[in-house]
Amino acid sequence: MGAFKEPHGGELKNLYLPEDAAEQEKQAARDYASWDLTERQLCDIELLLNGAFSPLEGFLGKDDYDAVVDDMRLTSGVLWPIPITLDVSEDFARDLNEGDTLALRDLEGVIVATLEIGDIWTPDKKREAEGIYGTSDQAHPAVHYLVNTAHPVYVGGRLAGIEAPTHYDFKHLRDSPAELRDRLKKLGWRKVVAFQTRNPMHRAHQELTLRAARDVEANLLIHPVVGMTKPGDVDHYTRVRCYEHLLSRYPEQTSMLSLLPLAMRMGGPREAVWHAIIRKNYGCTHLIVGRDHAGPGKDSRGEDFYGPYDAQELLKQHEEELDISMVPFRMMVYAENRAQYIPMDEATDDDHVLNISGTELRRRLQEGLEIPEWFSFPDVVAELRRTHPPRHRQGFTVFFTGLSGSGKSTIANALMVKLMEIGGRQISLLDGDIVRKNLSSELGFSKEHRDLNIRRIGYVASEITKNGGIAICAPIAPYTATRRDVREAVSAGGGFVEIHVATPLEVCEERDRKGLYALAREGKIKEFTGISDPYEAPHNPEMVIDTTEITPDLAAHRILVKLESMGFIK
Ligand code: PPS
Repeated sequence: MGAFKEPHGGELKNLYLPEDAAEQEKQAARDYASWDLTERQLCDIELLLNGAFSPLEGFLGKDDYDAVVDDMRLTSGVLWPIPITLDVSEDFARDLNEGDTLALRDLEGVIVATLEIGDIWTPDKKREAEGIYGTSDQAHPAVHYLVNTAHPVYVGGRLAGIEAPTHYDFKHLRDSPAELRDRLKKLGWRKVVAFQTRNPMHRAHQELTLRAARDVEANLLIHPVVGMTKPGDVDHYTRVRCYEHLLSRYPEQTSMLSLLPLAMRMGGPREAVWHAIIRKNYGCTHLIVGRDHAGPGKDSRGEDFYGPYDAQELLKQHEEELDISMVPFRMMVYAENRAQYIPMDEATDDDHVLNISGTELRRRLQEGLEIPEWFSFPDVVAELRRTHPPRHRQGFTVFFTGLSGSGKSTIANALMVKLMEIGGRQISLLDGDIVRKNLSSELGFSKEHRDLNIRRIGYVASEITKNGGIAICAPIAPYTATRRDVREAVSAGGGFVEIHVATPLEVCEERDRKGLYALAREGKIKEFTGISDPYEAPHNPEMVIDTTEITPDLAAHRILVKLESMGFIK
């Protein structure tokens, strides 16, 4: 028993070819069709190849996929909750045949593995979303990814590993399951409780992990996810530096830190089962599971996707079969009168209990306010402050969207001038017309081209924002899903302020500054937004402006006030 426990399915897989065979396969792969793995696929393949996803031996074939979606099991009967699939474009799939071998490459074109194609099929994504995540609501990050980012065709088959995906960062903290098992064995750690996290850890986390380890008399593995987490999370570089500071505060020889390059799906209950399987493969005997484990946030009606204890319950149901124990996580609070952390459910009326929520912490970081020592260690807070300066020192993007002639460009220009008057910041204007001249001159106005255009704008804006500048964008940007992707990309590195210039179509058409509406009505311009092409209005923009009612000057002034109230300018 203990750390030398059986992996899931009985055998720890290692899908890498021996050195000589790998070299031969690499040569042979020059003649294979070649697929460049996406960021998600790179995470998945790393954990397939090193056995973290044992007993899988490749990307799921159709029968296994169906069984996972419907019954949470592989066709062999082994429990498996999340489909690990290789999604490719229709164009690419057209020339593939079952029995062919594919070369799979990383973002720089380096070959990672080859795949012997077993199945090629077009999945029913709605069925997948409902089966796995219990919803087809795109407010769920995994459903959004499945519908908008994942390609339409799946290719299943066995993998032959050639070279592990490269990581240049934190090499000393990256272990394959076999390596971690070796370390545990060497240390004689037979009982190991894993702590899964995608957030920075503070004193409460330290208390709860220490207690969990003490309760089950086990050693502790801090096993944070450094692959893909929830959009908007603190980047893993910052987090890992925080974990390293924290680790030095644990009693000697009790705890270890190792990084997990997993692409999370935020799949709640099924994801909790998946996390347990992965930790079992890494040699752990216990997993700490909290309230709303791997929760995806709120649905589009503002309600929780899953109940707070659904994940714990699903894992509990399968605990015995999985042979890894769940340690339910108790919410810890600081009792000021006792000068110590206690489980919230042990607090009495006499206790003066303190807590700082994630939202409150972000607010304090954004506004440069005090973060008390009872809450976190000073070196952890200093790390967070380095990468999260107060809002007025962060970059941000003001993203206007609205019909042609709604007044976007005029307001954007006025706003730029007003910001320049305030001074001290670098500003770039990415107006629709300017972008189409410089960045997107070859594009037309089909949905595909418009999306490409907006993604380019989003990319440039996210780079500007990340580096502390201000980007002002003013395209039509008619599609909700694309705007959402831009918001995600930009928000990762600073602020995103969406402004819907909601001047009604009749007004835009009557103004017809460029004479385009008349041409569109005559059918001389095709696919014209509002006339012969759709415009999906934003649901929750930071601001709505109708230029029928106010001048561009006043509109720009209102935006400035909004930016001030949001803390972006001081
Ligand atoms: S999009 O949908 O965001 O990619 O559009 P965008 O890059 O902002 O370009 C819009 C400007 O191009 C002119 N134009 C058209 N607009 C909409 N539909 C069609 N078919 C079209 N053809 C040309 C128009 O002048 C838009 O400029 P604005 O500043 O919005 O009036």
